[in-house]
Amino acid sequence: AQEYDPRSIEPYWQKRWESRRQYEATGAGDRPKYYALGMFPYPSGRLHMGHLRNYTLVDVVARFTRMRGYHVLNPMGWDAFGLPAENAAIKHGQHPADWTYANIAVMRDQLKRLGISYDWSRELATSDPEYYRWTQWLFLLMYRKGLAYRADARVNWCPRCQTVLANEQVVDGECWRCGTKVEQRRLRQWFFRITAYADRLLDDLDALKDWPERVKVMQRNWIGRSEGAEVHFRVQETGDDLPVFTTRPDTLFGVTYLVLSAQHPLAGRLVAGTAYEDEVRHMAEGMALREQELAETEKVGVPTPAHAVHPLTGEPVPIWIGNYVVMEYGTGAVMGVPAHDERDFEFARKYGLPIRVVIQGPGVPLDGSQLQAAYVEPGVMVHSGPFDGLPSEEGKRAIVRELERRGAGRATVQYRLRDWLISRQRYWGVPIPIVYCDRCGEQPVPESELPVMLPREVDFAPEGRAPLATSEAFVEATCPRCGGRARRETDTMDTFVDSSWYFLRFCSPREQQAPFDREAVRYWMPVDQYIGGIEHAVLHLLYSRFFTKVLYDEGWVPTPEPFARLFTQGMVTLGGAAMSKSRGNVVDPDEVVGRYGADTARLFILFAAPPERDLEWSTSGVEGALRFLQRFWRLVQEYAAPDGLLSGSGESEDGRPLGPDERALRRAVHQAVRKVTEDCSERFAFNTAIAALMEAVNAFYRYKERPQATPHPKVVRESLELLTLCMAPFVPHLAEESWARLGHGESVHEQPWPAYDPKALEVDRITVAVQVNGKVRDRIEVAADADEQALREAALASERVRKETAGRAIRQVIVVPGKLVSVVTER
Ligand code: ANZ
Ligand code: ZN
Repeated sequence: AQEYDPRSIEPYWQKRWESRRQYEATGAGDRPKYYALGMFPYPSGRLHMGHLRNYTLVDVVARFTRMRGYHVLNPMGWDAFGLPAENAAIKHGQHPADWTYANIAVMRDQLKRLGISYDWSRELATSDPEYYRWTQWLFLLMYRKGLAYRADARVNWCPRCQTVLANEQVVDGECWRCGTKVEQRRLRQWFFRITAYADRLLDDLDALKDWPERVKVMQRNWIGRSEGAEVHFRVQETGDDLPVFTTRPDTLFGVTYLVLSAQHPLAGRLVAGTAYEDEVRHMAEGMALREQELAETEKVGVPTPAHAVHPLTGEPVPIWIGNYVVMEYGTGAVMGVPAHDERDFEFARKYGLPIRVVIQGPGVPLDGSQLQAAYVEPGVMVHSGPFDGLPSEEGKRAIVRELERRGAGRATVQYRLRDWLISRQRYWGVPIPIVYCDRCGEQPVPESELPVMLPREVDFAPEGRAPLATSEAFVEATCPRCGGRARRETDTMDTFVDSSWYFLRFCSPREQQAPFDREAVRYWMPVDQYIGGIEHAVLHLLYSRFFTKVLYDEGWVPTPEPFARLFTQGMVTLGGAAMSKSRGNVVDPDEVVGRYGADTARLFILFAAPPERDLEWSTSGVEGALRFLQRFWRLVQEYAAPDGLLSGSGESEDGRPLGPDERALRRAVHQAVRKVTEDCSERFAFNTAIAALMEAVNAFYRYKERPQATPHPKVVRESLELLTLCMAPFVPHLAEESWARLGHGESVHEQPWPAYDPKALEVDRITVAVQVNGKVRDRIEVAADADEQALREAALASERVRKETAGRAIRQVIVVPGKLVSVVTER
């Protein structure tokens, strides 16, 4: 017999699929659409196991859904701009474009060897001018809508990457890419006004029923909506208005001091000429931008000689400057209520500031000096003049009303979300389509002049300026307004801009007149199933939702949300740790595929763990997957061989009725069909689906290896065909080969998904004799495949047997499955 040889089977079918353009999404007919998408990769050079897992999952969904009668789109492309290409250029002198496109060629090849059902005709790379032309167009759309603007900003600066980083790209104070400690600089930068969409980005999360709760929680926290009030104090000595943001207006009578951020416009002035001038300046420069760091740093403050006048009591309280108040949140000033806020409590204790209790709760002393810790729960208002006795929730509203009446405050909402800083002082990205004219100032490049092409020759690592600034040919431009001399913007866009709309471009990737064809997008969007890593929970997924909403408002896309269902797969680990180069625990997908074949690699990945869990790589697991495929292959080989059971005409002539063995086999196979169908459609339980297929194959071997029995050709054929159809989404090459061997000319992947026969699931009943001490005392009816345990229980439950054994201890029960149960008692 012929051995299972993926090395010959897999390339053969891959070529066939490609030449038949089998997976191109054209000609829907009357089928409903289904858009399956995996997060496109950065072309770093080689695929890793995370990719393999991600794209295998998408492929199973795509293939299964296709067989279920849907018109499926499953495209692939490259998130091709980004820093590693540039770093490679600096290190090895290779041009970023050459490096990137060489990597794409390698990885495309790797992907093709996995047998994923991509529509390759839609392949795109975000670094292609015909793609980034439209990224620039989208920038201009944002600009027209007032959603793109330039502003001075304190920014995160990575000294190693020599670029600005978005807040999202700073992880624990370090650059997300290279791990270098991030510094702060003030620079003029481009932003997208994502905060204008904060409310909708938050509210629409509720409607995303098929998103992991975890991702939604992360987005909610990231957006960080806080309801509260702006309360206006007045600086007694200077008359300046000094607003603070608070979520607890009910604690207003507990204010014993105010704290300004060291970067607050008033801070410098209030300490001018005092001993604290330098300290405040240093504090302002060294301030952390990140909340997390802020929470961890020791709270430091300096007093000022000034006082703030309480808006309701008129009482003056001292103004301090502190390192725990960030300028970027609220108004950059807070009212200190040490009795009811932990940070304030710590600060007041440290600097001997008074503590005034104004909210009563269980065990809370009325005297603030007795307080052991801040009481942050709601309670009843005390020491609050006319508001005494109000519950704190009601008190919040009452205080805000009173402030509004006096013109000293109002209810407000604050977001933690900041505008999206998109400027990067790097080469390998999309040039921002803006020019600066000496006479007319900042001017958008007209759409007709897009794309603003990235020049090929630049200095990749100039000192203190952006690489694009080193290309005179690039920088020199004419003003679109006056025709005079102008200079081009030399920043490029954050690559997260590129990936915020690629799923739209996939709908009509060769469109020349627009970023995408509206009709195509109306047809395909939203993405029905998006699959990727949890690491994108806030960055990519939030930005994509923002872009989609902007385009929805402009009438370009039909839905305000891009991804109807989201699935985040677990990591691939080795030795319990995520695979990573630095840990040296990487298994290369190529090696695995080369050695065992793509089908085995896919099967292992799908079988070894539920897709949302981490998956521990194991060579013995891979070998187990291979053995299963070999076992299945031997069945096909044997029965479908030229001289096999299914080759002659005997098959159609065999009119034998089905015996119990045939019925048992059919039951196992139809059960597998049912299980695979349910596990793939109702949830992503591919591991249990595959387990059901394994059981059915075992049942097949039991059938095949019965002594002296002739196999029933019709049942054998039906069983092999059903199993082949059910294996198609998981192991597409082997399924295709089996299908062909079974005599079919058409692709298995174009067959309708099989239905199971409910009749076949019915369990045969048989009658089994029960003996007590050697004499038959009863006959019981049981399921034909009842196991020993079930038979034993059924026998001992029999009325007659109970009578015969009454009062005597049972010594032994011998079970002969399918035939007999023999009970032996003490005499
Ligand atoms: C007085 C107060 C009393 C506060 C109390 C809390 C409890 P979230 O929920 O995160 O929005 N705050 C305001 N602006 C700040 C800034 N720029 N930097 C640091 N802290 C700031 O928190 C809002 C609360 O954080 C505000 O409410 C303010 O302290 C502080 F019993 O005001 B609270
Ligand atoms: Zn001009």
